[in-house]
Amino acid sequence: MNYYDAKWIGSSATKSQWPNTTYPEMVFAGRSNAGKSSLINALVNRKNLAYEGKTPGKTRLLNFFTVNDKYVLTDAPGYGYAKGGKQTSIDFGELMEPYFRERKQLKLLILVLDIRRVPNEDDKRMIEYAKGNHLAILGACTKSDKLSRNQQLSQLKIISDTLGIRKESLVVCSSMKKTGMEELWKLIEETIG
Ligand SMILES: Nc1nc2c(ncn2[C@@H]2O[C@H](COP(=O)(O)OP(=O)(O)OP(=O)(O)O)[C@@H](O)[C@H]2O)c(=O)[nH]1
Ligand SMILES: [Mg+2]
Repeated sequence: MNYYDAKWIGSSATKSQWPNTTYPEMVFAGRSNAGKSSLINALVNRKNLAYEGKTPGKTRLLNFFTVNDKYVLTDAPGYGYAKGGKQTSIDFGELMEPYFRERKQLKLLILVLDIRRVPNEDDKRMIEYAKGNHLAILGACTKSDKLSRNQQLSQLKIISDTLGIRKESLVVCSSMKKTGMEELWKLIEETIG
C-alpha cells in the first residue's frame, strides 16, 4: 500500500462504544510514551490523526481508525504511567481485558517498544495476553533515530531474548524519520492481510 486513506471512527471507554466494523483489526499497545500514537500517524502518513504528546498518558481511551476500508488500527492507552500515585484515570485492565478477550475481529498485537529500553514485566504480560487470546504478535521497536546502527542491533537482540519473540517479527522503526514503515506494513499484510 502506498496511499493511506485513514479516518478516525470512534473512541471507546466501554464495549458498547466499540465501532461496528468487520475489517481485520490490530491494536497498538505498549508502555506509556513508547510512541504508539506517533507510529500510527507515521504508518498512515498523517501528522495528527492519533494524539501524540510530550506528557505520558496522552491516550486515555481506545481510539479506532480505518485505513483504506481494509484494516482497523486501534490506539491504546499506555501502561505503567502513574500520576499522583494512581494509574491513569481509566483502569487499564478494565478497558483492555474485555477488548482483547471479546473483540472478534482483533487479529494482531503490535507491541510498541522504545528501542532504547529493556522490555519489562508489563510488556511480557501484554505478550501473554495476546497469546492467550490467539492474536498474532509483531514488535515495533521505535525511536531508532536515537541510536546508532550497532546499538540498534544489540537492543534488538535484548528485546528478542527478553520477550521470546523471533527477530523476524520485530521491526526497527522511527516515526520521526519515517523509517521502517514499509517493512511494518509488509509484515502486517503477511500476518493478517
Ligand atoms: N525521536 C523520536 N521521538 C519519538 C518517536 N516516536 C515518538 N516520539 C516522541 O515520544 C513522545 C511520545 O509519543 P506518543 O506517540 O505520544 O507515545 P504514546 O505511546 O502514544 O504515549 P501515551 O499515549 O501517553 O501512552 C512524543 O514526544 C513523541 O514526539 C520517534 O520515532 N523518534
Ligand atoms: Mg498515545
